[in-house]
Amino acid sequence: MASKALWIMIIVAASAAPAFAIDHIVGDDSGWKLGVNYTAWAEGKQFYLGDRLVFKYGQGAHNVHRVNGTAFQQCMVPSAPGPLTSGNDVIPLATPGRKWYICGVGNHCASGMKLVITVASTEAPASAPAPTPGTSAGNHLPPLKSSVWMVAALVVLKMIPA
Ligand SMILES: *[C@@H]1O[C@H](CO)[C@@H](O)[C@H](O)[C@H]1NC(C)=O
Ligand SMILES: *[C@@H]1O[C@H](CO)[C@@H](O)[C@H](O)[C@H]1NC(C)=O
Ligand SMILES: [Cu+2]
Repeated sequence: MASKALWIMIIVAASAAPAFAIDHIVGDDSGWKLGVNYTAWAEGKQFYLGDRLVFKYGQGAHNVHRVNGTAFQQCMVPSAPGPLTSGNDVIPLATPGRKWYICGVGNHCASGMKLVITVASTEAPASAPAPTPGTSAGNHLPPLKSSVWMVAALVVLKMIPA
């Protein structure tokens, strides 16, 4: 019986807990600028459907072009569509797969202002691992929410006849 109850609890908790999308501040505190290794920044990070990328930079100093893999490798700045230029550009990760971004100002891309990520084919799992210390990316599942869902799972469990 105990193992059956445990399984019910696990299933209820897994299906009831919603995914928690997070914003990834590109470059963390450095933002989007020259002199940051964005390959290193992206390394080890998980990008899930529904998460968002946020490019922060001084308006006019940089911009953000979404490009294809070829343009990324060759730092080809597309003529259309135009780049994002707000300095606080929020890009929802709406489809899975590889995504490429470059700065179209001067030779910034060739100097390293380029980012490639791979978006997972699922939304964030409810129990995504906490980010490594020192990054500004938030936890996909705040601890408070975690305990709330656990209580909800237990309540539902009580309602199921043994
Ligand atoms: C950036 O970081 C990656 C991964 O850590 C590393 O392989 C690469 O050599 C670095 N690039 C530069 C220009 O330092
Ligand atoms: C990639 O993007 C470049 C620049 O916008 C464009 O000229 C090229 O046709 C694209 N290639 C593919 C395979 O879509
Ligand atoms: Cu730039």
